[in-house]
Amino acid sequence: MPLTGTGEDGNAALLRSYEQLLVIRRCEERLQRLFAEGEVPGFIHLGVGQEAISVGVMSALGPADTLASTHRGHGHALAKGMPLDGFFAELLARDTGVCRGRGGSMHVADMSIGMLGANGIVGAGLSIATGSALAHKLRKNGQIAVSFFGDGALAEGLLHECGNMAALMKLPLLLVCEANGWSEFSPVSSQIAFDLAKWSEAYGIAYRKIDGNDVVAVAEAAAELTGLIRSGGGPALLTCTTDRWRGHFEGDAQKYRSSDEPAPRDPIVVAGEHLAAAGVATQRLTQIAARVESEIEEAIVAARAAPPARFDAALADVYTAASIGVAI
Ligand SMILES: Cc1ncc(C[n+]2csc(CCOP(=O)(O)OP(=O)(O)O)c2C)c(N)n1
Ligand SMILES: [Mg+2]
Repeated sequence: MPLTGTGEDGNAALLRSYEQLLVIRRCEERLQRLFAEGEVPGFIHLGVGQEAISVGVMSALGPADTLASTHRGHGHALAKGMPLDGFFAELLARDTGVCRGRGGSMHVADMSIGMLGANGIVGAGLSIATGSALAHKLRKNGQIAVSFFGDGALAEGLLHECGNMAALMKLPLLLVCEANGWSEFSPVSSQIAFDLAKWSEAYGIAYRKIDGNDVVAVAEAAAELTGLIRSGGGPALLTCTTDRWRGHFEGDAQKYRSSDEPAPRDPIVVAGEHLAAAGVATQRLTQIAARVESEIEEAIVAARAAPPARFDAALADVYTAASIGVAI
């Protein structure tokens, strides 16, 4: 759905997107602090600066559409509708988390909203989403599957296997490349020998490349491509150029980065400029920001008060209770 309109009501969709951008940014900024203070077990990878991709793509999806995420998946989960309480409880390893605290940042998933999971295996989401797209096609349910993947995943064989299968079987699959220019600690330019536009052409996959820091541009391209996919056109690929503001993971000293990189465009500022141009008052945005911050703090308070993840429930949802002989 295009995000732009006129006046406050006409801009309802863009205002919702602005709010989602803020939710993701503020959640990750809070996670950064919680992690530094030792409250988040495991590893976290923040997508600060890349939020417009999650929000723009999700504006073209319905609740029953599915997505497979990456190791940098907080934005995907939140934009697909993961509740803040379940999200923070999961990240803080609480029994009330969306995966009962057993998944954490890199395995956060919620089947009830079609979020098939973050994933620490680069490129794995491609095959999960391809399988989901095949299920949608066989069930003839009109739904589509989305795979988010980084530009580092272009070096993975799975991209080629899944692209081939999806094109051959005309699967309802949207491939979304989050092109931040980095694969861990190496520039992607030093790793990839091919051009994604030409790759897509070779497979007969519709292709667009846009500014992934502009939520309006992402939403428009996602609307166009999901329209093609839903009308039976087979898979499509959207490359969203963006910037990774922080290290590969929290704690990464980033000695490999140069201090004279150009300043990235902030997706929240860009969305704010769209709203200002459409006549939405700054005061409205300030109110949204205040609400978002208090909702996040409430979710953190609830997560801290919740019981920890239970070791005796570690096998729940893996085996049936009967097969392992315990009540879970
Ligand atoms: C199959 C596999 N190979 C290598 C790794 C190590 N690894 C973790 S993240 C990463 C790079 C990811 O880059 P990209 O896909 O562009 O995502 P970004 O971190 O830039 O968001 C690599 C190589 C891995 N997790 N899985
Ligand atoms: Mg990358």
